[in-house]
Amino acid sequence: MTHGRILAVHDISCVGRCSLTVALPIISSVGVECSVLPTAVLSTHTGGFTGFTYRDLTEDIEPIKAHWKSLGLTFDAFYTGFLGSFEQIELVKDLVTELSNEKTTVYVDPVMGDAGKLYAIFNMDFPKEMRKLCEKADVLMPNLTELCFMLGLEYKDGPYTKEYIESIFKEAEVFGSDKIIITGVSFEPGKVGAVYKDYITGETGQVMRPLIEGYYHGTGDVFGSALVGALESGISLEDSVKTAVDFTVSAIKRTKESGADVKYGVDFELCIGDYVRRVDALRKGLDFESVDSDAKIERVSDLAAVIWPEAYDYLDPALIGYMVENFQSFGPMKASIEQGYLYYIVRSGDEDIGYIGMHPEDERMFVSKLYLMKGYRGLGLFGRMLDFVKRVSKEHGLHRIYLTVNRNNLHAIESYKSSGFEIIATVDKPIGEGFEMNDYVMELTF
Ligand code: PXL
Repeated sequence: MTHGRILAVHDISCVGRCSLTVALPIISSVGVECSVLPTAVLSTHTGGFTGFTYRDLTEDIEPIKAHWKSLGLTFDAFYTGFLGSFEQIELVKDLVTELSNEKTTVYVDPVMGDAGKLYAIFNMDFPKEMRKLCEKADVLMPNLTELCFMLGLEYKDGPYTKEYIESIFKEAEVFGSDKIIITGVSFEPGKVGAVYKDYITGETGQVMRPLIEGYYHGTGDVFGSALVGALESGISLEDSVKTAVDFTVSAIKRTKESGADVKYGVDFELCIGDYVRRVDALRKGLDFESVDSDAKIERVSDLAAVIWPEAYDYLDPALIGYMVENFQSFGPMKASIEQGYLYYIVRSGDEDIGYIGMHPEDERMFVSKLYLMKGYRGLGLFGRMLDFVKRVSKEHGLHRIYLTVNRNNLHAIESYKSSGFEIIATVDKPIGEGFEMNDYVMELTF
């Protein structure tokens, strides 16, 4: 897919990661050309710093627009964020109208407040004006505070009920947006995330993650930019919201762990690599190639030789060597296929990135292998592999799958649990030469 040209319309706060200093690197990282229209230049952003300078660039908007028009320029997407005045909102509305083409997507983040309050520089008339720009949005991404202010609803602190959020989505129909993504939503204490609705397809969903205490500046812009980058890369709404939430959460975690001063914004820079890999992998999609020849068995054993030492770095290397040799090399794998095991190579584009092994039993599917190369883990691909396993199971008339997982593999156990697996047994099994497997048996019914 060829990306179009996007125009990011935000202020530039020279210090303190937010608005354009966030939008540009994140959107560009996934190969989307990001042009900018700075609406103001500030020495720092306005949250947490005092004495900042503010040069309003409202007067420049018209001449810049006129020049672009003279060049015959249009933009395939607009991403608007922090706007400092009523006049700017009006000018940006005109800009969007005049520089759009027939396939332009308008993303609006109506930046004006958080946690039930408007930012200090905005008065109570601002939400009404911003609402007019929101009515031009194809994709609207407010937080709940901003949405309540624009809809004239009283803001309540969470956790919220599903019915309450549904009623908010219903009220928000007035904007006429195709998609609305609301950030800062919580359904239970200790968890927070985003909810979304596609008003054309009716699809709704939520992406919740454990709450990290504290206030982190610029996270709305980090989320919005990651979302715009993913959606503009052709990723589905659900995957884009997940990708943007995880990107934001990992940037917040890094900031918290480093102990950095939060007013400088979140450490998103080193999270960009994972974001790019995730968008790329989601864009390409996964293919599953049935292992039905000696050449393909060789490919799986090549994958195993790389993946096992990476995946089991907490085990004795001698045990890993023993396992690969005895279970994942050409001979044993060929024998297990002859006994009815099904193997699949997982592919992203033209690369082999993992493999799946499973065995249909009378009542359940035993999933013996579900592996991805290290660089592809944590990118949301595991769910796709699980969907594939479920599909093959259903083809065999099976609606239950089970697997074994090492009891020290806490990350895998958590991720199976979040996919609906339950621990049903504990097994300690000698596997020869004095080695022992210490596993949980986990099962999923679907
Ligand atoms: O999107 C957050 C933001 C952007 N720009 C400026 C800000 C803030 C939040 O405080 O002050 C100038």
